[in-house]
Amino acid sequence: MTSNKENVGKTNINWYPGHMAKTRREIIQDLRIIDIVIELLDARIPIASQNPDIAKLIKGKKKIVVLNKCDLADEKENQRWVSYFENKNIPAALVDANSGKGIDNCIKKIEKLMEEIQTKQAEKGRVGRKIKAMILGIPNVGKSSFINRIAKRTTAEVGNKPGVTKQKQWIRINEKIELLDTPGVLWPKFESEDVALKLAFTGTIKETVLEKTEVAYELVKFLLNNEREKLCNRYGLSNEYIEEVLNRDNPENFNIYEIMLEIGRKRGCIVSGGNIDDEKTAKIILDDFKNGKIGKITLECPNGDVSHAT
Ligand SMILES: Nc1nc2c(ncn2[C@@H]2O[C@H](COP(=O)(O)OP(=O)(O)OP(=O)(O)O)[C@@H](O)[C@H]2O)c(=O)[nH]1
Ligand SMILES: [Mg+2]
Repeated sequence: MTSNKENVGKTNINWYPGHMAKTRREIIQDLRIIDIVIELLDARIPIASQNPDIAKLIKGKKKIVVLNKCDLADEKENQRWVSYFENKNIPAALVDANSGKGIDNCIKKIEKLMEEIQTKQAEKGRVGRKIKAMILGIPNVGKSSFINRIAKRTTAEVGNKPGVTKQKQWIRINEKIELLDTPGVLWPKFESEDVALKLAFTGTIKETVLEKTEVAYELVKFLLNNEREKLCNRYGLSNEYIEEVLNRDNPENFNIYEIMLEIGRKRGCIVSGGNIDDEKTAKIILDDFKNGKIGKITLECPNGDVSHAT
């Protein structure tokens, strides 16, 4: 297989065509009436799932970070990430918006943040004002799921209120907090191939047919280096087999590709002539990873390494 790494970084220009400037303007508009920003990140990639502009966009607002999809991430790393943000004075909460786990704790943290704001407002003589919150996050990070969860957990009451220029829907979280029901969709940053790959592994950006085998290849490589046991368990590979293949006298990418094909063989991705269908194999591996079937795996650790220490 030719390791066509260039593609991964270059094609990103087509991932989010058009509308970015318009979306950004709308978010800035909405932010005018917002007190608290809830920044949703993917717990598996808390850095790669950030938006480069967010700090500028929300200047002066209080922020809480929600590490969503925490059910798919490594539990120890989850705790380390919470500490990472809280050490920077940013409240952080682990949430699984699919099951609702962590939502109550998240609401508590929002309330705490809110108290700080209300104290400040009271100093200015403004009392009893409801706190307005808004969700910001990259595509597919779980914004809608989070809103549904937080709405169901509370009264699910949705009411109309005049917004700045248009009617805004507000979800009442409790007697003191209201959440804007339309989240701000921000684009992720593609500053490096590494970031682009992490976004592809987690399903944030869709791989094109051409890239799919490349993305899966890179994922297998990452897992061999960092989560070999989980990879072996999922696909019934032995460490002896892996070592034997990796030590073959071939370029490294040949050997890793061979292991990827072995996974395809085991999964019955065989076409005429006994060859392995590498696109089908790639799809299986990528879907398994996205759905947490290979295990709970965090791709970034707080100290900035590409992978976390095993
Ligand atoms: N395992 C897991 N899956 C989640 C979680 N939250 C959301 N998902 C899944 O992630 C996918 C995207 O969720 P959405 O809520 O649609 O994400 P979104 O941010 O609103 O996406 P866009 O509207 O496209 O920007 C769905 O398949 C959800 O079921 C979570 O905490 N854990
Ligand atoms: Mg959505």
